Amino acid sequence: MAAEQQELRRSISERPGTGIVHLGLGAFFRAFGAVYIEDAVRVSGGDWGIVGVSLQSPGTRDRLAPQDYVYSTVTQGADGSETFRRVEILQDVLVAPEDPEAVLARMADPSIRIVTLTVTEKGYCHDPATGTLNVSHPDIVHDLNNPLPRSAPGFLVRALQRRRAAGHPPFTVLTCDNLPENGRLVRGVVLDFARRVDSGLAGWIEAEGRFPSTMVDRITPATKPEDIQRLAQKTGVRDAAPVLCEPFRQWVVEDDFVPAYGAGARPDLAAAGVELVADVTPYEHMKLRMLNGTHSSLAYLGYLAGHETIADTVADPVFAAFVKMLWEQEIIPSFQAPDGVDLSDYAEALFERYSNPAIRHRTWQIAMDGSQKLPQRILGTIADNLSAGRQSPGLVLAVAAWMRYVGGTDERGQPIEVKDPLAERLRNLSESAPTPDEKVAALLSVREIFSSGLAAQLAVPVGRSYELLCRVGARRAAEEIL
Ligand code: CS2
Repeated sequence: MAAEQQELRRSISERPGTGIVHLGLGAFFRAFGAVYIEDAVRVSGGDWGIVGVSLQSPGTRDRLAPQDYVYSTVTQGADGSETFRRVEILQDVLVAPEDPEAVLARMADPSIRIVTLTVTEKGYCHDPATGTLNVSHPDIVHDLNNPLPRSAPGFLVRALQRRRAAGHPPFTVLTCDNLPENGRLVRGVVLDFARRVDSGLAGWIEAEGRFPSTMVDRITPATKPEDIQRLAQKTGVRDAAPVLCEPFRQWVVEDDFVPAYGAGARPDLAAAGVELVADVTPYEHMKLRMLNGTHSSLAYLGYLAGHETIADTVADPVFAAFVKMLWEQEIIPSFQAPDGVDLSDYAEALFERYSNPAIRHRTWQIAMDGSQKLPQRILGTIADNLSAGRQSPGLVLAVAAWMRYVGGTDERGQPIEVKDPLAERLRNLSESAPTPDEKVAALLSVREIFSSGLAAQLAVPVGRSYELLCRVGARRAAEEIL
């Protein structure tokens, strides 16, 4: 009953000072990085309160501000249990398009020692096939010519520029997005941008700045309005911005923070269960290829086959066998496991996580932004297999399913709401090509996604899979590959 519901409030009156600005305040960071950082502060203290920044819309701020930026995470177990946790580490939320100056001022403040990011793949304004800054991106064109930015790279560089001018050390840039060697990628994008602004600034960032790579993992499906209602009724406390998540979480971080801050360069992440390592690459490969690669494969095939969520998709024995085949035969052979990790155990654990019926992670949600995701999730694996003389029929089918998906019509002739920065172009390419083979060739010609070498090697196998998909549908096609 609404009348009996209480307001969500801070339980601790003493707050830590602010040490982190986070760009891109979506559900994932609130269920993940914020929780780890709060745990680290609980164990070891430190002024690591977080100021969140929404780069696009005010929705999250508008929901969080009336509850003093406190929110709950709801961990959903496979047995139907729900564990609630109140997260109080967020101190403020700024909305960049409303007041970019306020965001820059915070980022330039010397109390801020880390800027974390979850801006999604497309937020780096890079070319996914090469990992370099896309200088014709409209936001980058804008940001190179204006002191008040719109894009994540723009905010990073302009804030670093202010810090240098004021004589403060840079902040550590800690990216938490699912990109390969994400720290090196954001460093490259930032340096490229900075060089176009001021070569002295670029040299300073290169020498003094730090961009550790990270591997992040926690499945966090989008919260729906009915979840908010249901949880309020269940707990008697109204939270306008709860985040749902699975029990599992893993954060692996390269221990390389701005040295000028000494021991104050980062929270005590190890105390919160973060694995601090010298090189995160093997963990990133494992996670991007084994989790995100199969997530995307299941998202396109599952969506086409009429499945709403990943759990529904793997409850279908065909797709359960298909994803296990992907792991065993195509993905695990493609890379070196991190020391001490058994990849078959990892795959088994992933299957359990996908099967969690409480996690309603929509195939449509994961299918979003495929043009930005395919290279690191699927194409790298296919390319490595090709160089080793191995075929990847399952992953090739997933690429064909992505092509079918971005064509915009599902197997029952219903329109698909394709969300992708290249959506219009992809659809036009698909629609204007008359035959299935020509559609495949047209989509393979998108150089932001497929290098010319890989496109040439994929033309025949993807063409065959695409034809199979159109003829028998996603489920039967997956069955035939098996
Ligand atoms: C998913 C990821 O939406 C997607 O594309 O594959 O967000 C996935 O849930 C996370 O990376 C899990 O750590």
